[in-house]
Amino acid sequence: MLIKKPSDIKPSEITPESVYLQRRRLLQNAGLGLGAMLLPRLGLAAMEVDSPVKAIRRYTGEKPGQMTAPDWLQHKVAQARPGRFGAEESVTPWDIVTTHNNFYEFGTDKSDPAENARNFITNPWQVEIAGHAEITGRFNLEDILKPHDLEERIYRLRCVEAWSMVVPWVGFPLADLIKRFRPSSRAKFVRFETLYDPQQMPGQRSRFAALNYPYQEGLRIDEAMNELAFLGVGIYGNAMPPQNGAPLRLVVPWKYGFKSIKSIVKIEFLERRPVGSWERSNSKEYGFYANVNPEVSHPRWSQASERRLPTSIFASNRRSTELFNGYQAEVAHLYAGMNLRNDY
Ligand SMILES: Nc1nc2c(c(=O)[nH]1)N[C@H]1C(S)=C(S)[C@@H](COP(=O)(O)O)O[C@H]1N2
Ligand SMILES: [Mo]
Repeated sequence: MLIKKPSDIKPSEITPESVYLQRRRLLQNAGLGLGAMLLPRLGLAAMEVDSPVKAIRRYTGEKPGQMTAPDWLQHKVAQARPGRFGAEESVTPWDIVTTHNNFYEFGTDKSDPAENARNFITNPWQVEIAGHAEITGRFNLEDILKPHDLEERIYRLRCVEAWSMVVPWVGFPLADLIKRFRPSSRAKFVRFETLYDPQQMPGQRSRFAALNYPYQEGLRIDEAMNELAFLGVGIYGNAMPPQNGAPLRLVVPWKYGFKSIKSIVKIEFLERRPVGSWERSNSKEYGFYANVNPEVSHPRWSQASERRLPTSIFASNRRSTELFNGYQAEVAHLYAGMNLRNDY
């Protein structure tokens, strides 16, 4: 089933009602609203008075940990308008997006984060802005988010492990946040850091941890200012579940998933290029750029194709991987003149 691309929606159509209708289409696409599709017209009309948040809860039940999001945030997320970017593909079902996760702080199995992040405390939350910028300091999440209207963007997420999903994120452009803090001309890179809290994050207590914590990632400032770079605070019209990186995470859809750092507590403007956690663990396998590229293999496997979730024993759902994950039009110019084989 195809979703109407948000970019196909005329501004005049962007009313609260169309937001609801789009949500309902999303729910239907995800198979969560299967019952709703079978309902007679009357039933459907009655449904539309539900807020998206309520609608999600109605079909999925209360999800563990989601109540850790404060009401103001649930509300703000529910008000999101359809954004500029859509995907001509079905979105990956909620149940997959929230149970097949990489969040090593909560364990290395795909099912660990959903289980172990259940009671992750993300309220209150603060974010520190540091480095070469006019305005720096520690801010409450509410103040970080206050000036930003939220939008919904449907992006492909391509993990370096060669699986992929399509996720309806709710958030706002990273560029809009960066501009507020007025980085100076010395700010050539942006570094992001995840919460360090071994009490809450069992993966950080492990003596065999694959990564050094806190998890960190970075972007070149022009990459960070690209219109596609997004700060996510929700999925599927609901506040971000803990396992997906509540309350605030990066989403950079043209790069491998590990660049999309979760549960951000610090954003720093730097003159020198930062080293990401995965790059630090093995720079041969995980580069700084990490642009999705079918022609540059991971040393241990090909990146030419990917498995689009959900897969089953009957359908591996394999498809060709696209350069920049299919976002060439938006980002290819950032890498003009670079050798993508060396700068992987
Ligand atoms: N802090 C932190 N952020 C992280 C990770 C992690 O282990 N820790 N995993 C990354 C990887 S490898 C991927 S593929 C995506 C997965 O996001 P999802 O679980 O929401 O699909 O998160 C990224 N962000
Ligand atoms: Mo990943």
